[in-house]
Amino acid sequence: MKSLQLAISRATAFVAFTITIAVSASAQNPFILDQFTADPSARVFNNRVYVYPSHDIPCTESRGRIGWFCMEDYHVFSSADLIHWTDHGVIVSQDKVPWVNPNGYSMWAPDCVFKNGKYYFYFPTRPKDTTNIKGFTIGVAIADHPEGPFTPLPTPIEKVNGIDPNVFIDKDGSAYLYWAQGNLYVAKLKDNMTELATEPTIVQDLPTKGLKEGPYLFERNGIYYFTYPHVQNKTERLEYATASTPLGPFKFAGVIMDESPTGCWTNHQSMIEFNHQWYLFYHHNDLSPTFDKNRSIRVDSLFFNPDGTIQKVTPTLRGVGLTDADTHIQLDRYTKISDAGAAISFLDTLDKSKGWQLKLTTPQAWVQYNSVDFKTKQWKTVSAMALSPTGATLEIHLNDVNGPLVSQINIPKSTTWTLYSSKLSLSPKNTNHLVITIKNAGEASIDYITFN
Ligand code: FUB
Repeated sequence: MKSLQLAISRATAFVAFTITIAVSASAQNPFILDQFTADPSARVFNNRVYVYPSHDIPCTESRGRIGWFCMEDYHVFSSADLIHWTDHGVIVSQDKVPWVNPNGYSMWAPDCVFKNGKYYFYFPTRPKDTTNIKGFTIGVAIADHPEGPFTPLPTPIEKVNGIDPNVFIDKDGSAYLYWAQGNLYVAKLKDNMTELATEPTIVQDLPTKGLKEGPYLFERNGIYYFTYPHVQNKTERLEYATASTPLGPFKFAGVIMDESPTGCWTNHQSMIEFNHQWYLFYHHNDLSPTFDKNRSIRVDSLFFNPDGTIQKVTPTLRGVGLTDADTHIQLDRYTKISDAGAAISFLDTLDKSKGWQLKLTTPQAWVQYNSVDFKTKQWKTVSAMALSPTGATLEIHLNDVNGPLVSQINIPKSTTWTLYSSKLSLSPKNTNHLVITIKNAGEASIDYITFN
């Protein structure tokens, strides 16, 4: 999988941030490949999805603490279709906020909301002055547009000690700030969105054993869903509790996502409804499998049962949305894969942002890639960026391994990546699921396929 970087413009904001806009062509998980991202807070503003994540960077001897989280700034990303993402560049940075410790590298999970014509960006970090605050506190930066420029306030919010701010605005306009500090806390915000209107209280009736953090509250059909990562066993899983008010009392309601089978210790969630579909944003350490403090954000569809309970989400590589047939169809972000003879690995272990490759090694091996959009065009050829040390013939079928044959692609014996093309025996129409397999003996590695 490759991302297309396109520098479009630069601007200088009041606080002198460099804003670079880049377009990523990734439609699958993780959906940002050119940098580490975590703790995604997704919001719908002006019919576009904006994601405000943390920005993990590798620590060094002089930057942060080796073996721990290291975060110095925030980017914001947006998309009109959840497939094509724009990086609007840095919006807030630790060395540009007057009260922030410029060597803290602790710009953890943020949030952003719209109220009274302004966008309020909430971020936790370590202050310069630690007289009254031990650890983290929470600051606010304000903008006229969701992508900034954001102007940070000169001081953090008073009486808030903790991480992972989340702001919920109810139908009556009341705003609530939630955060984590061992327990999960809530306080009402004043109309100015920058000061507490009530004393902080602990959100009650949640599991008491095991770390809880990352609160995110949303409302649907009169039910207030309070979601949070919780270490029930070894690592964080996503849970939720429900109530009939934003302040509770909450009742534990279930697990949204199980803990990661590969051991990524943190997870962090947000939920939005966009174009009549609900989505869950979360993170995993896809681009850094051996170090789980360098994470990557993902999105999958979220479904509710008729009684309002949330269906558990199984994380996917395929992600959401349709993939256009004439773009790079990244088979390594498959929907399903055979038990044997199919493996995924990085294209370049020294530059993981180049993404992954699929290797098929036995004739029975296959991968299925769902929801490819062929529209109503007459397609003539399919091409595969592939290499085969033995020589091999790939087959592309619709729906399953025995489904209608779309094409056979001959991959000659070679050790260099080459784009091989072949005529189609049928031209698919509209949305189809593709299954790719090897016809006879031999093995092949595939970066992507694409139709013409
Ligand atoms: O990203 C740093 C911390 O890890 C966040 O604040 C937590 O929610 C966890 O994801």
